[in-house]
Amino acid sequence: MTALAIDIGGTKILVALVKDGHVQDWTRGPTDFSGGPADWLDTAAHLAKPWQGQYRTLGIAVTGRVDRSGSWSALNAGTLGIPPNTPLRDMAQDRFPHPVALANDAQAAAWGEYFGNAEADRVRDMVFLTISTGIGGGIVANGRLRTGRSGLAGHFGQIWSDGQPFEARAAGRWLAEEADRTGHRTDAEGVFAAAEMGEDWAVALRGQAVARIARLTADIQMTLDPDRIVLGGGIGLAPGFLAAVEEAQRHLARDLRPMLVAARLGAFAGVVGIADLAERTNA
Ligand code: BMX
Repeated sequence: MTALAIDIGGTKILVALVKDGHVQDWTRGPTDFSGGPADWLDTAAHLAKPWQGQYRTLGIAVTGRVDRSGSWSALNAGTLGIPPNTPLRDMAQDRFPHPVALANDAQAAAWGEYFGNAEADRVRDMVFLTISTGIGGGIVANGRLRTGRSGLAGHFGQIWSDGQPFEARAAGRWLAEEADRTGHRTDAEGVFAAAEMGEDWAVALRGQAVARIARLTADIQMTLDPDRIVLGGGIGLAPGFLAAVEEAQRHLARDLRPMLVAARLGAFAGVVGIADLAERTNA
């Protein structure tokens, strides 16, 4: 079966035609930060126009929380200013006359990384953690994606430690702001590149991000004890990052240490995951 899959993130909107877990075609456009949900959905509908008639189901993954009724809200409006209780399901149906599955972007990505990958390795419990501009996540327990009572499950970036959410002190926006504070105008990628060159300020910043993600993943292990924790996002997949987190966890007893694995689908995890959820929902 072929599904149209849409992933609305804080900076880009990815639209893909997905068949049996494989991306057949894709395109993307920017998320207009000053716009609103109607603009973002219009952009997605416009991008998908050339594929009209080629799909039977629709999946939409979004940054922010989606509850069971299909209502969409921001947890961190700094990522994207989604008005509280935006009627995402109704707005999607106004534009697409197809059955629709909805999920948070990182929950969808967790499912994308799970089915056909972790599932094939006989993994039953898996956590996905994306570390990019913000920090998002998803939980697969006993082979099923858990979204929770109101769509919150897996929002690890919103867990607090030392007086602030992890997202505010380990993700891309924080790295860029801290770099700026020490007189280096760059983004997270620039911080990592400078750290690779051995520049002290960048090595120190990378070290802080690594220590916090080591703490967060150890806490996730303690809470859910998954078979593996999959790291994704630009920071999660930055060269050397995963190995550095593992190094920071060497002091933990072996059975308390998370099994960390790099994400395999990269930027496509969300669309692959939501397409499969759409097909399962409408099978
Ligand atoms: C935020 C939160 C999560 C999202 C995560 C990663 C909002 C708008 N978003 O923690 O729902 O999964 O960011 O989002 O509250 P991304 O856009 O960086 O992929």
